[in-house]
Amino acid sequence: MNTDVATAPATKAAKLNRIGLEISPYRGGKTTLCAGCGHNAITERIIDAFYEMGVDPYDVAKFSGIGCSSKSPAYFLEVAHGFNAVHGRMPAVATGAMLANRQLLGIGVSGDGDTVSIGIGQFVHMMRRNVPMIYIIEDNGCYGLTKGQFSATADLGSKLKTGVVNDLPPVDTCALAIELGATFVARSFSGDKKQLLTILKAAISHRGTAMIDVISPCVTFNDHEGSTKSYSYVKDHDELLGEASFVPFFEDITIDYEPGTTKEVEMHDGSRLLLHKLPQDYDPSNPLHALRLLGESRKRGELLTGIFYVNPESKDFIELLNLVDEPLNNLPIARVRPSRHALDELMEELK
Ligand SMILES: Cc1ncc(C[n+]2csc(CCOP(=O)(O)OP(=O)(O)O)c2C)c(N)n1
Ligand code: SF4
Repeated sequence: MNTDVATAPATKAAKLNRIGLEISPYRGGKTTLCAGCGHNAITERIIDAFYEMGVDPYDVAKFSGIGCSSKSPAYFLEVAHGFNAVHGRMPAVATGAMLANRQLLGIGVSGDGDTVSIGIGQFVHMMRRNVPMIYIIEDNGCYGLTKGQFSATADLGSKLKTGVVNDLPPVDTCALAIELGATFVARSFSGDKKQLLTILKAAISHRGTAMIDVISPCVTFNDHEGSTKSYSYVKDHDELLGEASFVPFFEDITIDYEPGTTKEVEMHDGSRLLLHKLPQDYDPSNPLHALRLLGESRKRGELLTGIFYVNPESKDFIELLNLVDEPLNNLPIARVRPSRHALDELMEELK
């Protein structure tokens, strides 16, 4: 008898998600970012969210620009499609890709420099078009890749390691996105595992632009005394806008809550987003409420996190353009080229 076989410990079966996949295809290459960088924690949450939601990684398209943050898509969903665009130009590339193949689930990862400094012009048009994809800003208030200069989200009065003080006001990416027409707008902190995971899962279920600003400390250049994007500053100033829980469409769970204290939002795919303990009369579908709250909390010096605005009813860019159901990249030439007869008719009209 082969005693080795008889006594060998049984290998633990890998846990499978609802589409029968292990977690490994949701992972990517080994990170080359600094140990402790907030961006790495966001990557971990993205892996968990896509795995737990059972999204097929082959159906995902990842986009980014330039920066430490923009390197992150290499570290998750290795088998997904990916495009690393020029600095600040990811929204144009992503918009084109999402229009060409509407069956893809898009996720863009950018930095505050890539989005709000060089890329603000492109960001604005992605938000106003409500392009259906997730857009994450990994926000550390500086240009990590080029050694920590202030970005346009750096707070007034915050200090660089060298002692230089920022004398410009920051752009509030969430207020801007709401103002422009994004239909799911949230802010989180890379160190808040539970909140970030819930927000990402809800964003996966949303149809429209889901803009998530995640405060993500740069341990190498912006984690010192005087920075307002350091781990300790964020922990001291984080104010939650209520709490969020998420019930995916494939789970039949009832959550008990006191009537009047929770707002329930039905997402596009039938999942349910539950927002508990919001301020009285706060309506997450009202952009004006969200803008007022963001302005007030900023004045108080708080860093408000949570889901500020969600509107699953609005038409996304693909619906607005009235595109056919099939992905455009699959249409045969006969469907996209006008017939000789149609062209002749057009020429006649122009005579
Ligand atoms: C056109 C152009 N201008 C400037 C640069 C230099 N550059 C590279 S990354 C970067 C900023 C990155 O900051 P951010 O997007 O906040 O990402 P982080 O590295 O902080 O994650 C800059 C200015 C560049 N690569 N291309
Ligand atoms: S330099 Fe900053 S942003 Fe870049 S990897 Fe290191 S800690 Fe992260």
